[in-house]
Amino acid sequence: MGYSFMGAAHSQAWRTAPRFFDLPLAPQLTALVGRNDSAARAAAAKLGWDSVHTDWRELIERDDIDVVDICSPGNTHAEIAIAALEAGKHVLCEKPLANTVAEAERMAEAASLAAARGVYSMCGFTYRRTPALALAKRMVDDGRLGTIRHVRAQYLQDWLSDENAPMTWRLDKSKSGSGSLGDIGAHSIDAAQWITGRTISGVSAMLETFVKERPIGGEMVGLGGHGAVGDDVPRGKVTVDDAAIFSARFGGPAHDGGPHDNGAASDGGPIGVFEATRFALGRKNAMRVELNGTLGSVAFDFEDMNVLQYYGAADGPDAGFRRIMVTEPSHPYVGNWWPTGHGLGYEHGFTHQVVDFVTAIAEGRQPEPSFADALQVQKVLEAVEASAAADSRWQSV
Ligand code: SOE
Repeated sequence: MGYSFMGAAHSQAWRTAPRFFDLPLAPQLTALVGRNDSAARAAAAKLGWDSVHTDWRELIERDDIDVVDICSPGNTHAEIAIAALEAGKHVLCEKPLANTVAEAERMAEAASLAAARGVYSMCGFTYRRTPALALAKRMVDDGRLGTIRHVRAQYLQDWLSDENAPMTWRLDKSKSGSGSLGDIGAHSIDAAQWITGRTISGVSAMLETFVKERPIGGEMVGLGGHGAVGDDVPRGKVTVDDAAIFSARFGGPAHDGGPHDNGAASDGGPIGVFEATRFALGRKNAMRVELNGTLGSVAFDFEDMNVLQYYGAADGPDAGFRRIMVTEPSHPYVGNWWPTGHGLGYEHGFTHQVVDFVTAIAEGRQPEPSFADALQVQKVLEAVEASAAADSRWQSV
């Protein structure tokens, strides 16, 4: 469902996954949904889908559809995902899961009922499937970093730096839910919670919208582009944040329901600093995570995505940080691709996502991140907005 940037990335993943991985089930690209019939037909022909619908309800009615993959804007997620799950279709849904916690709660509830019937769902926090980040997670799980003290997460892009870049649905709160916060900050939140195995229990936040109005129309180039300039050019109101910054405490292990919010007090969990912006001129897709533990540190930057930097205290101070080329067959996902050292790209995360999703479905178990995991991220997003609206006052999650 959807066929622009994310739809194309997902389409490629569905096609590629069985070519490089031994999948227990064979995906078929049965139908693509898009509201504009001719554009959807052109996209289906290019991306390799067998048929086209302009109404997602028709898809849900089809008996030959087992999986619905939602790549449309956030305001459509809840209705489609819940209907699909109720119709017995497995659902992969792009992030953020929804536009509000209330929607995400309904989705998580529907997901839990469906899972009891063997119908599964997963949210597309794709960076979990980047080998270097998956390696960071493995190292934390293996205790190589000791107790994690600091999480430093930035997601920096620059496609809105031009104040005449055109309006898009991503800048309209009724469609996207929030701006840089939900679009890219959500990835950082998910990655941080996933790698540390702990949930964020409270935040203090600041949001900023630098450019309040943007030209309607204009030429899109990638995510941004150039709108017309001049006083008579119609402009639309930007209703989301351009940048989000927040500090956070992490509470108990994920899903234990245990020690939550503490404000100034600490239960020994890490503290975190998060930044998400589309105004970091020169930073194109710098999704960065650094963790400092009692035994070592790791640092990742998507702009150098085949590398994980690692510092081990036991190696002595002279050793410094070293660059682990995450291109060995022993590294997560890598063995199915190219020979040592040849590296992967953005699209591979989507392929790995399909592999993990399909494998979990075939094995009859819940794929991760579940809608419940994504609901937790949604709660953090909402707490960030609440804190920012209250002059950065501490907000429990
Ligand atoms: C736009 O900021 C975007 O495409 C996000 O929506 C994606 O989730 C991220 O992977 C790349 O940037």
